[in-house]
Amino acid sequence: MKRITLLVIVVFAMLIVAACGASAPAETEVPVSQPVATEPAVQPAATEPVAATNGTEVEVTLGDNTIDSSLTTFQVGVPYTFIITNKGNHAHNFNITQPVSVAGSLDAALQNALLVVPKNELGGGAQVTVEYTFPDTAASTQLEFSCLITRHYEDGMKLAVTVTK
Ligand SMILES: [Cu+2]
Repeated sequence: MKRITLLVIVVFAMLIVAACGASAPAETEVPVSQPVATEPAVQPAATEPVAATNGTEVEVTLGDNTIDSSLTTFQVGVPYTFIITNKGNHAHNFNITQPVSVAGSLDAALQNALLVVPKNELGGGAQVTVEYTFPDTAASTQLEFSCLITRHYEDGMKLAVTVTK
C-alpha cells in the first residue's frame, strides 16, 4: 500500500515537474487544483467582540429639525459611546460645542467644537457611532449638542448639556 501511494506521488510529482519545467514545490501545487471545503473554517469568529461599544451608551436622535439625547449630564474622563441616529429626511451634522450665543457665530462654534460628525455621514436614516471622552476643560465650559446648519440650529437643533468633574 505505502509503496503504491509513494509511487503514485512520485509519478505525479514527476509529471508536474516535467510539465512546468522543474520547479521544486511540485507537491504543494496538487491540492491547489481541488480546494475541498476549507473555506468555511476560515471565516467565523473574531468579528463579534471587536464592536467598539466600551463606553456608556448615549442615544442621540436627530430629526427635521430636532435633537434629543438619552443623557444630558456627563462626567469628565468617562468614555461615552454616542449612537447618533438621523430619523429625519434631511442631512444633519452633530456637534458638541459652545452655544452659538457664546461662540459668536455658527462657524465660530464649529471651529472650537469638541466633537464634529459632518453631515455627509448623517444623511436621512443614517446612524453613526462615535466614542468620546470629555476632557477636564469641558467641565468649566458651557456646552450643547447641536446641528450647526443655518436654520436647523435656529429651529431648535440644540440641546444644553452639563459636564461635571
Ligand atoms: Cu440639521
